[in-house]
Amino acid sequence: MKKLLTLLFVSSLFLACNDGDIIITSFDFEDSDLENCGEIGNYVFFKINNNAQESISLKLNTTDSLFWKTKTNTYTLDGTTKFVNYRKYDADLTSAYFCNSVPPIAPLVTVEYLGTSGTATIITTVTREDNDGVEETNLTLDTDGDGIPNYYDDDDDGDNIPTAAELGDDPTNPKDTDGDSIPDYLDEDDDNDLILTRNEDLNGNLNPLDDVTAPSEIPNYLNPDVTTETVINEYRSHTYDLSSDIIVQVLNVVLINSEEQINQEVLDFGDKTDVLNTTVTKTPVFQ
Ligand SMILES: [Ca+2]
Ligand SMILES: [Ca+2]
Ligand SMILES: [Ca+2]
Ligand SMILES: [Ca+2]
Repeated sequence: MKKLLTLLFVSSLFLACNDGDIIITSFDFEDSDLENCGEIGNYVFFKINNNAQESISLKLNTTDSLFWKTKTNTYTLDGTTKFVNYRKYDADLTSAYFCNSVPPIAPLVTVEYLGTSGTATIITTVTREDNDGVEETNLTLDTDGDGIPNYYDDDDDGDNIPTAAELGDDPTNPKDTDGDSIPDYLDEDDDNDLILTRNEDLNGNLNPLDDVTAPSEIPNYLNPDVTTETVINEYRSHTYDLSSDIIVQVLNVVLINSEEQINQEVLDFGDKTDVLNTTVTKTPVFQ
């Protein structure tokens, strides 16, 4: 169906006239990558086909944050803050054409259609990963109640020891120091001496790993013979990787120039992976 629509669109453009000249264009963006620029308030999504020196672009002036949450956002094109452009140029262009803050003087636009009606949809899928060695399938489970679900919480039990440091050598059989059947990475009192691991932090640096009482060589939080308590009502800083992928579609757009209008039922901008790829650092609020 998509191919058919594209073909119909190709033929209609082929017949379009501008000052008597036949416009020859492929309107072939299937092999072009979806690219994007801008941020909140000023998003641009575009595809460039330099084989025909043409581009299709979607401008979205919205205060919505489009890339940080898994969500589908749909907008009605209005021709001023949200619109589609199809353009042909007199030379090749690069993404700088859309991404530079100052519009470039070249190449020149030779043909332009403006899409002022229809709907644009941005489908965003966000992936978060704490790389802590635990495969978590329950996406809502939040053992320590700090607002960060286990699947991207790098300290699942909130005891200020990173999960990766509590698993032991075999993540499929995680370490359980006190043998209470709760693995250390989910146990807030790892040595069962009734002092929370988080509070076995003598120097209060949010790292109970470095608090050792001689002659023992193991940290106090794993040593049931040491029960010194330092109340710590604070979480350490957490980090996780965040990436997001998008799919961009425009439906029922009407492309207009001074000579004619073209109805396009589906304008598929395609998809882009890693529109965001970053590491997030966050300190959960202790409650
Ligand atoms: Ca959590
Ligand atoms: Ca922990
Ligand atoms: Ca345990
Ligand atoms: Ca303890």
